[in-house]
Amino acid sequence: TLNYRGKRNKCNYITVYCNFPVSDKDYENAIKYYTEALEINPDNAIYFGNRSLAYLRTECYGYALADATHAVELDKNYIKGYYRRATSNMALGKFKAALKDYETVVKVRPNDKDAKMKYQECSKIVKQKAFERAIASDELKRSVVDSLDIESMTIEDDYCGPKLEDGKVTLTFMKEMMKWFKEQKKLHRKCAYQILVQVKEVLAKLPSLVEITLKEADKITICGDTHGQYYDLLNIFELNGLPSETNPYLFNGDFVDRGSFSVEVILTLFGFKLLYPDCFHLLRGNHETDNMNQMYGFEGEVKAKYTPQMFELFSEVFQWLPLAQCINGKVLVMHGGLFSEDGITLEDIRKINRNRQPPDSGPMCDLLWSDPQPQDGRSVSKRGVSCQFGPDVTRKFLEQNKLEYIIRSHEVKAEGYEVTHAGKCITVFSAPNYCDQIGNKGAYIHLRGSNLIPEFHQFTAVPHPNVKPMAYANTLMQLGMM
Ligand SMILES: *[C@@H]1O[C@H](CO)[C@@H](O)[C@H](O)[C@H]1NC(C)=O
Ligand SMILES: [Mn+2]
Repeated sequence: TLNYRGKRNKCNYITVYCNFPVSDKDYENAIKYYTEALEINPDNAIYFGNRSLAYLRTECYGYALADATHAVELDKNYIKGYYRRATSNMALGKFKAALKDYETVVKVRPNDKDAKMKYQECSKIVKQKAFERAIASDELKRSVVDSLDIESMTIEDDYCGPKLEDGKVTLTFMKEMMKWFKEQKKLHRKCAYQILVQVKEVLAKLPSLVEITLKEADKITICGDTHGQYYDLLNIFELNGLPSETNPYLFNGDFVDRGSFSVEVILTLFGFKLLYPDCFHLLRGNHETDNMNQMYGFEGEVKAKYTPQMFELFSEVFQWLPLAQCINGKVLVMHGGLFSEDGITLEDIRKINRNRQPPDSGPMCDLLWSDPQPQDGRSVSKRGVSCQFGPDVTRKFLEQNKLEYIIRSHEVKAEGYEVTHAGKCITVFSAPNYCDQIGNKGAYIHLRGSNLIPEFHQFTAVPHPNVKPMAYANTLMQLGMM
């Protein structure tokens, strides 16, 4: 318990802390101290408002939304509270709810230019979503592939970058493309379209649950989130070798968004998928979706580097990414985690019709969005989507499906990986110094057919050209705008 003096010190400390948080740890400390402050003074709107911001920055949008709501309930004139609730709703893809809050702010402050800009920006998105829904119900959505005439696209004479060889991705092409990208050059749009159309065909043939077998002497490398950190991806290949038939990889989703080299990351990964379809594996993450791409940069990046139509094609391709992968019938890999309900089986995963944007709930949503928690049972998600599942949930799921453990990604970890649920739930994250500010290590996992014991390899961030993370993100999501 804190005396009055202690309380004041605590609050001053909080103030200092929250003005300049630089890492995940600082946000976590801020959350801790605001939580303590709120125990003493539960009617303070600013504490709720500031804790909401810390939750926003740590991607806990569900908690951020609850806190911002509390803040404006306590103080109807607390403008920042409305902003933060709006940002939380935007992050959750609830644009109409966000618009209502921006509307309130504009009414209260008719002369505030910043508020007006945010209102207009959000209003634009709401209108666009309504338009998209209208055409979606009008006719069955046509594939971009049908309206493309790739053959007739010409490659200008002054383009001296890599080209596919007879329309095929080769190892030489891959090496040239990676070098080209490293020099911050753009792949010709014809080549990008060729890769996208071909990879869509390859992915569409895969089941929602991919099953592979490693022989005694085989080894696979499993990587977690890469999030547009192209130079760190190249570093993984530097440290662990290029993908090949004898050096297979599994990338566990969230290839794009946040990092401003998402186009380079995804075209490289898709290229390797085409080169080694049976030895290079990709699973869908919650960021291989339209709502996330609109807010966190990938859509903006594709439009800046190519065209809106190419983004639509990316979106179609993402819908065909498998949702989970089972290794030797013992290890299950997915981006988010386990399920909001008991009794889900591997057969249920196989049966998921994945060619769509993920729904708000159900097994497909859970695979992309859920997180483990230390305590038994399930709780509401800090993110505001899917759930958190405890060690008992993991144990029961593994027993029922005769599995040994799960590997998932989706959460930044200081060491790049984390082993929880008595070794049954492993997190791997491969974007070191996430967003240039978290200071975390990255990691990848080696699994060998002989024993399936995970071996962890850590690495640190390498420098990248001076394009900041979130450079292409929606202005409403950019730091400082919350
Ligand atoms: C809340 O955060 C703002 C920065 O957004 C800071 O200026 C203010 O002092 C904080 N208030 C408290 C009580 O921590
Ligand atoms: Mn994720």
